[in-house]
Parts: sequence; structure tokens; C-alpha cells
Amino acid sequence: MTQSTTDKDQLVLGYWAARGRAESSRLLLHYTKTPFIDKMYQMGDVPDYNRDDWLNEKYKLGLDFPNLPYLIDGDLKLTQSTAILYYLGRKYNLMGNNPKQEALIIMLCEQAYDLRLKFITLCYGPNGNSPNEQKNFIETTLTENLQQFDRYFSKNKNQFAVDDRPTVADFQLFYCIDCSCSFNGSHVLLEKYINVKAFLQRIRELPQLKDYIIQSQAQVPMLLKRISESMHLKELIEENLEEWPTTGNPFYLDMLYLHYDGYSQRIIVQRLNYISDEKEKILSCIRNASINDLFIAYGYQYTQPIIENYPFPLYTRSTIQNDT
Ligand SMILES: N[C@@H](CCC(=O)N[C@@H](CS)C(=O)NCC(=O)O)C(=O)O
Repeated sequence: MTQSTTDKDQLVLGYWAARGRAESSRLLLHYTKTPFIDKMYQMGDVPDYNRDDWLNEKYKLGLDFPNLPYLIDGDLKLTQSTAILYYLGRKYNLMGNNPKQEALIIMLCEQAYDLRLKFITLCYGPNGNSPNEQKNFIETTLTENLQQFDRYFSKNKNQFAVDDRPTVADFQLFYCIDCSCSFNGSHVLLEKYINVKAFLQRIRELPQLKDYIIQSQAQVPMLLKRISESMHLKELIEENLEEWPTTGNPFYLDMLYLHYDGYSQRIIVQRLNYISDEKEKILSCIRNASINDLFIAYGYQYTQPIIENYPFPLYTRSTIQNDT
């Protein structure tokens, strides 16, 4: 139940205007009919992906580890999406009835989260739009996961994932499996895994969630911003190499493994994650740019190295500067 009026006792769940890492908690709050402020921050569009809406507040909220999503519940200020989900689970008695159920809930949540992470990594990566990569994801990662979830559900004698009533695991499983089945062709696969399909349907039809799920899927995007390979290539080709880097597409940097060499004062590019005729040009541009040029071009933006499609933690400007 989203509320727009501010009441100091009301829960606040802050995240981008996307489903992303906040959605399982949103499902839980809607299921429990908890009034909460669904604070959604807007991210700007191409090419800057302006994050000011969030950055203007980021360090003013009293969060120990400022990030999105965050939850404010009175004097409790939490970040880390799974900590938020498990906290809400405990608060609303949705973490099982004993240690065994709780362990199963956590196992299922983490398993579902891992699947979603692989899906997201592909979507945000340079090959996210490639039909071949999507097909490969469906045939390998998704198939293996659906097989395992299907086997779990076929053995499970409860009405929901670990009990005869929903727990935190149901919200996480629903959201993560549902969104990981978004590529064309996934739904054909889902027909084969009837227990998973029936589970998704059961959650979708919960009277407490039915309307919310329809509304959220129609209005709130699943991903933050889609970064497509063609956009990178187009912009990179249009760049004037003499002046590069000039204007900012911060996600150029996301595709690279960057290492700040304090001695030479340069960012060393060790890997570029897609094959292109422009590769050598791009590499030489970046190699020849000083760290100051890069910071002028990319301003406050973080750089997130991705190696072999695995995103490494976000490095702040000062982390790179200090080479720590
Ligand atoms: N491990 C954290 C990751 C949080 C994270 O990476 N948040 C992204 C959005 S998914 C973000 O944009 N955070 C805002 C920031 O870095 O300032 C979690 O699960 O909550």
C-alpha cells in the first residue's frame, strides 16, 4: 500500500524507479498491506544517466552505508536488499516457524537471487541485446535453474515454497524467476517446468498481490536503463579521437577492467568485453587519457569493471584515486 503523505512512523523504501533489488520487499509490503512510502528516484536518460535525484539525498538520510535500496523504519536505517527483505520477513512473521524453515527460506532466496544476478549481468552487459547470448542464457543458465526449482517444487508438499502460507522465499522466488524469464523464448521453456509455472501462477493470483503485480509490471520497469551494444558502438564511432574523452557516457567505462596506475597516473585498460573493429581505437584512446581527463569526462560517475560478464564492486572516484 503506497502512501504519498509523509508520516514519521511510516516505513520508507527507497530505490530507483525500477523493480530491481527492491521489488521482493515491495511485494512483501503489499502482501502484508503495510502502509509505506515507495520512494522512487528517477535516473536520467542517455547519454548521462543523471543520478542527481538520488545523489542529492544520498548522504543526507543518515544511512551508515548509503545505497539503494534503503529502508527507514523509525530509527532503523538499513541498506542491502537482502538485509531489508529478511528484516521485513521477521517483522511480519514471514521467515518460517523454526530454524529449519528459516534456513530453507534463505537458501531459496539466495538461489533465486543468483539466477537474477546472472540475468541482470547479461542484460546490462555489452551483449544484453544479442539474440545469441539470450538464447544461450535460456538454454544453459535458465534451463538448469528451472530444472532445479521444478524438482524442488515437485518434492515440496506445502502450498507455498516452504510452508502452507507464503514466506519471504515466495516473494523472492516469484520476482527473480519471473524476471529471469523475460527473454523471448523463455516462456516456451517454462511450459516444460509445470511446477515452476504453477508456483508463479499461485503467487500472481494471491488476492493481496494480484492487482499490485499487474500494475507494477505495467508501470515500473524491470531494469534501470538498458545499455545496448549498438549505443556504445555508435557513440564511440562518433567520438572525435583527438578530443576524447569529451562528453560522458559513463558506461564506456563499465565495459572495461580499469586499473589505476598511481605511478604513471593513468588508468590502464586490461580488458574490453566485446569484440569490435573499434576495439583498438577505443583502447588506445583510453590508454592515452590521463586520469584527470577521465574524471572530467565522467564526473561523479562510478566506474564498474566487468570481467567475463561478472561485475566487480563499484569503485568510487576516491577509491580509484587512492588505488585501494
Ligand atoms: N549489495 C547491494 C547492492 C546495491 C546496489 O548496487 N545498488 C545500485 C542499484 S541496484 C545503486 O544504484 N545504488 C546507488 C548508489 O550506488 O549510490 C544490495 O543488494 O542492496
